Amino acid sequence: MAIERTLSIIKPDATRRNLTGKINAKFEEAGLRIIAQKRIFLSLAQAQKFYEVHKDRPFFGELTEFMASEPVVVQVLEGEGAIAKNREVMGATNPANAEDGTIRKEFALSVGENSVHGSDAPETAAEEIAYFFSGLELVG
Ligand code: RTP
Ligand code: MG
Repeated sequence: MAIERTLSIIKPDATRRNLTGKINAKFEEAGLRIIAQKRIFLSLAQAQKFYEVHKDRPFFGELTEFMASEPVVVQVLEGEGAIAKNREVMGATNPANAEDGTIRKEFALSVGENSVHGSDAPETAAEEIAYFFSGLELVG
């Protein structure tokens, strides 16, 4: 399995509850290396651009307002099969369906306030990383 990079976002419900360290521990325990990380406060326009793929979904307004409601931590995770591994560590979108030990099972509040975002494929990972980070900020 190749070394990959994926974009992760620790969402406002988790930054608000001071869970950044506990969530980062989950990534590191799974063998994912945090090679870039910053805390930012997204504008509504930036959240809408990031989640453009969901613009016709009924939850788009709620999702983008939530993502722009409080600071988030954006990060790049690197490791073997990092994209799928991160999705595994995150757990199912709806925490009610997430496996024991996953971030969403332990920390998510609801399907909307579900603590983390992770890229879902190599193409989206590359786009999402470039949305937030320059090459110089990635320290592998
Ligand atoms: P993400 O993109 O944030 O990593 O989450 P995901 O792939 O597991 O889920 P996705 O289908 O891409 O949905 C993006 C985010 O939209 C919110 N959502 N709300 N109210 C709802 O039914 C609903 N469905 C999705 C969640 O915050 C989800 O993570
Ligand atoms: Mg998604």
